[in-house]
Order: sequence, then C-alpha cells, then structure tokens
Amino acid sequence: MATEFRLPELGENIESGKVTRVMVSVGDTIAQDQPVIEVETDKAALEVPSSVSGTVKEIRVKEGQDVKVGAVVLVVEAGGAASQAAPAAAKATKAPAPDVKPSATAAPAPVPAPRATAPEPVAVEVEEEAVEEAPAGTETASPEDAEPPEAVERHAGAAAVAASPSVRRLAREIGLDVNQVPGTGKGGRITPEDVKAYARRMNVDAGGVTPPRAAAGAPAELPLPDFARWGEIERRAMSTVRRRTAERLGHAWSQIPHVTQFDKADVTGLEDLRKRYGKQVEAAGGKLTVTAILAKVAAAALRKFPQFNSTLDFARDEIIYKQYCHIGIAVDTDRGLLVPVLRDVDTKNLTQVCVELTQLAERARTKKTTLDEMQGGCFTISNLGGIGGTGFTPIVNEPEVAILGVSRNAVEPVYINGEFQPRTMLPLSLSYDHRVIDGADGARFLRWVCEAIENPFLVFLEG
Ligand code: CAO
Repeated sequence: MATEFRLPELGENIESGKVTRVMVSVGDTIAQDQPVIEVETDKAALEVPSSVSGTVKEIRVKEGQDVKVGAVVLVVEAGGAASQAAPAAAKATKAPAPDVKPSATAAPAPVPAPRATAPEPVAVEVEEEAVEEAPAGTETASPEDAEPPEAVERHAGAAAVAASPSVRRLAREIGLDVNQVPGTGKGGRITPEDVKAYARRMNVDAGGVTPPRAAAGAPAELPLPDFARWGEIERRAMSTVRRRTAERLGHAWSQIPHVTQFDKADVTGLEDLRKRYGKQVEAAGGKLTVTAILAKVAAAALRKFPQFNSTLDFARDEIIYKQYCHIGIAVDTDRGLLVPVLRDVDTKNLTQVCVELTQLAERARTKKTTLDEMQGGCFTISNLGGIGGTGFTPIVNEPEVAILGVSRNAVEPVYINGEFQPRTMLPLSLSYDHRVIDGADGARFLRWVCEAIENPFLVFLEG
C-alpha cells in the first residue's frame, strides 16, 4: 500500500520551508526516522526525518522549492507507515496537518519546538496541491499566497489566536508578533486592520503591506537603474537566510533608535589565563575563547543591569524583564549570519559555556542547529575580532535591547603609574535601544563589562 509522507510542523509560526537537499532517490528503501530532505527556514536548516518506512515510489519535491507544512514530500510503498501518513490515493482537499506533538505513533517533528511555546496541533487546512514547481535554485512565489481559509495558533500561556495566513504574514512583514495583536473580528479573529492599528500604536509604519524591499531598508519608491547598460550582470535569488537577515536588520535599523558606546578592556591578564587553562577546557571538549568568556561576563552584567535583559512592549505600555539569561552568539557561516542561543549562561560554569559554544557554532556552520537553539535570546554578542577591525557598530537583535560588538585585540602603550606599559586591549562596542536604555546606563554597563574582564572576581562579587 502506498503512503504519503508530508512535511511535518517545523516550528511555531513556520508555514513552509525551502528544500535545500533531497537525500533519497526513487527506489531507495527508507526507514522510519531516517532524514529524507533538508529544509531551510528563516531560523534554521533542518534535516527532516521520514515518518514512514518502505520503498520510495515518488518524490514530490525538488531542491530549491518552497514546500508548505502538510504538503506531500514522498510517496512510499508499504513497510510500516506511521500514523501521520495519509493514503496516497486520498485526494481530500482538507488534509489535516501532521501531528506536531512527538508521540509514540507520530514521527517526531524534525526539531522539537521550545517546550514553552510548542504549538498544539495546528488546525490548518492544507490544500492538496500545496507544492509549487520551481526550477532548482530559485524560490517560488510565497506558498502563503495560496491561502487556506483559517488557522489557529497557540502560544505559551495564551488562548488560541485566530488569524489567517495572510494576516500572519502581514504581521511578520511589519515585524510584529501576531500573538500580541488584539483581534476584533468574529470570535476574536485578527483582521488586517487589527494588525495595522496595532502597528500604528507601536509607532510602526504599516501603511498598506510594507513591501519586502522597503522592509529590508531599500525604499520601494527608488527604482533600480538598468545595470546591464554599463556591463554584464548576474541576478541570483536571495537565500532564505539572506532575505530574513535583510528584513530583520532593515526593520531593527529603521525602528530602533540606536546608540553605540565604545570602550576598551585590558585583557592582558585574561589572555594569560586563557593560555593557562586552555588545555583543561580543551580536555572537556571546548575552546576557551574570548567569546565564551564574554558570554559569562555579559550574563553577570545582565543580572546587575536588568534593563539590558528586557523587551519593550509598546502596545501594553510595559517593559518585559526576563528572569532568565540566554545569550545569542553571532556566527559567520557560509549561508550567512546566524545567531544560535546559549541557554542559561548565568547558571553554567565557564567550561560548560565553552563546550556548548564550540558545539553550537559547529552545528550552526554545518546546518545542524535546531529551531529551539535559534530562539529566545536575551542579549547578543558579535565577535569579529578573529577577522580583524578596530571597532564597529552592531545592530540590536530585535526584540532584544542591546548587543555587544567585539573587535580585534591589540597590544597598545597604556599610561599606568607614570609610565607607558604594553597592554593587550580589547575594543568593545555596545549598541542599545535608546528608548529603553539611557546613555549613562549604557556607559555604566560597558564599563562594568570591561572591569569584570580585567578583574573576573567582580562577576562573583556583583554579577
Ligand atoms: N581579538 C583577537 N583575536 C580573536 C578575537 C578578538 N576579539 N576573537 C577571536 N580571536 C581569535 C581567537 O583567539 C582564535 O585564534 P586562534 O585560532 O589562534 O586560537 C581565532 O580568532 C578564531 O576564534 P574562534 O572562532 O575559534 O573563537 P571565538 O569564540 O573567538 O569566535 C565565533 C566564535 C562563533 C564568534 C566566531 O567564529 C564567528 O563566527 N565570528 C563572526 C561573528 C559575526 O559574523 N559577527 C557579525 C555579525 S553582524 O553582521
């Protein structure tokens, strides 16, 4: 009997993914839980395991194609179908989306969504022909354009939120969390007007649907010249990561009043400690790096300065203070910038942080990070010092309110006790959201970070 394997839920608010690799061929025998395709979403690249076993009869997706959650990926002949597979012959126009909850009978979602925000099975009505053909390497028009009638989302501690995919897309393009939008439609359903009204209240420009180019910081009203007039050009489709990066950074840059504070930490002593304890950390499976040390110091600084571990909720006239401390680390990968998150840095010792950071950066570079690992950061560190540079102004990683930029350390003459001494100095730049953080606090925070680097005892004393 032929069974269909459909794209399972990939995570909260994720409706589709771009197929970056098909890992099986027609005629292959596959086992349950065997990864069969690799999918890229705006948050992570995931290997998607099959929920069925047997012989692959048909492959319904291609590399480069956008595939909707619930769309058929494979048709597999016999061999132990899991519960979520539907009969291949069934041409129902309202097939249920696959079960998102890991269970004994359903295949696990490729990446478990964060426990606190794991959605209930989504009541999305999936159209049979959800997958659009596309030549390899190009993106199709958004699959969201084929709009299912209604969807229900849930999020932690909140009632179900009803919003159609187009409304959720509108919210996403503007940069809003649809779960925060009060719905005025029937039964509390969120309408496009609700999203725009909410955006206006948040001081966000929602004049119509902001076109993606405008969201990415390139004003739509400026038409591009015909560059081919001056020489040969090549057009390439933007990757999902590049597009999402452009949208997010464009939004953050235009909406957050940034201030960047600069300072320098004397890391002469720290560099000696790194040399002295490096082998010990290496034996534990990690690398004792400046980034890991800064993550620990930043975690302590967030406890001392809680306004840096906050998020502005304009709509409710509130500031949300997080009681946990997850640090995002900017990682340079061949797919572009990714920011996986180190969890509960304040509760872990430095060796643990080093080991986790080593593994996390490696997973980010090899497309192995889970969605959970890409979410929930409180504060971000971007270390460009391994590459070079004397300073830069990082952009705040919304909805966080501050980010620490790290540049390359250098030996400099520092005037101490009446004489110049050669000291290794680390340039740091702290960008922050001036709506939430005052300049004096920005200066105090960064100074404290520098002092804690120079005298780590401060972390125990005050962090
Ligand atoms: N000054 C001088 N040297 C530095 C340094 C600094 N600030 N930071 C790192 N280095 C050195 C390290 O000591 C290491 O040297 P060795 O190989 O001799 O030990 C080398 O640079 C590489 O460092 P690393 O990558 O092993 O470790 P890390 O923890 O310092 O960095 C990570 C980890 C993930 C932050 C880094 O690899 C990376 O991806 N950086 C780029 C981040 C980025 O793209 N930011 C931009 C975001 S905004 O567009």
